[in-house]
Amino acid sequence: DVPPVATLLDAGLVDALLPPRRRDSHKGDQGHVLVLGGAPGFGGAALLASECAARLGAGKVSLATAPEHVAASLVRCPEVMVHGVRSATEVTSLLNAAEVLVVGPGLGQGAWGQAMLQVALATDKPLVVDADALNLLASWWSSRRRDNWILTPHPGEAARLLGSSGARVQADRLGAAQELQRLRGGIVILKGAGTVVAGPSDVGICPYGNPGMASGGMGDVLSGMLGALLAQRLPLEPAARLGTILHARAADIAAEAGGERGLLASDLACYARRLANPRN
Ligand code: NPW
Ligand code: AMP
Ligand code: MG
Repeated sequence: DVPPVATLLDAGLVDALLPPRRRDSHKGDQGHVLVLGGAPGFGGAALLASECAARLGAGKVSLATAPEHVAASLVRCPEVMVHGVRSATEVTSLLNAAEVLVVGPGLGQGAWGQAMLQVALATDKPLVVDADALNLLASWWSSRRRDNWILTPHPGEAARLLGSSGARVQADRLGAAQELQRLRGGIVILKGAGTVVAGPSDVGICPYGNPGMASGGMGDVLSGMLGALLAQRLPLEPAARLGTILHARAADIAAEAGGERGLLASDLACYARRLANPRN
């Protein structure tokens, strides 16, 4: 009998965690997210994360990506400050300016991705670690743990981190999430139908979500949303819980509107935004 991540996604819950903005609020109050990702061929993943970080209320969003993705990213989302970076030294000033880092969407596992993850890990900023950054953690930083990160593996990534198989992870999803949390610290969001959120003392299951979410980019969107919530000063565990349910509930509304088949990750942003503004 595992409790749900939250009993109800209602205005009270959202208001408690994301209070209405003060009249004199400015973008500096809402935090600055830096997304590191988008190796050649995977530029969309990093852009989806960046765009959703902006849509969930981050004050500023920067993206450090492969140079070939800069032009297309700016056309798609000019609100994001897009930087083409060839080496880790080029991200130093970007790292200093940001409060929260999202590392992994489309990062790749080559030298470029390794260098980007290494500089992210060298900071003491809160991290959202997803996708290839998780694969790199499994192969290169196999004992690294940290308290101020949210890890967002799907079952395949969780299996790599645990030295297990996807089937074994799926056979005991709660156990796998809790074991990963114990080994790595922080908060673990084990994705898939019935997403598990495991913290140091609590575990919960997300009651929302649907098979329409089984499409490319869906996890990249979640990592951007989590970055935005951390940037708005939510502590790690409430950010993980709220981000998980906003993402899944937004997908449910999108599926109600147009069906599960053909649901796109980029469809979620407008619904998640609506859910994050329950008084409008
Ligand atoms: P199987 O096949 O069932 O045995 P990978 P990726 C398993 C970027 N993207 N339940 C599954 O195992 C990402 O950000 C870029 C059970 C499968 O073999 C990453 O950087 C996009 N098993 C990179 O691509 C859009 C599950 O894991 C394996 C499962 C690679 O990420 C797409 C696949 O995982 C993508 O996001 C589940 N629910 N989910 C873009 N537009 O730029 C997954 N598995 O090998 O880690 O590959 O997730 O595609
Ligand atoms: P990723 O594999 O990283 O793109 O992440 C996929 C996202 O979609 C995660 O948030 C999963 O929880 C969600 N998802 C995928 N398939 C399902 C499903 N059948 N039911 C509910 N959520 C799903
Ligand atoms: Mg993914």
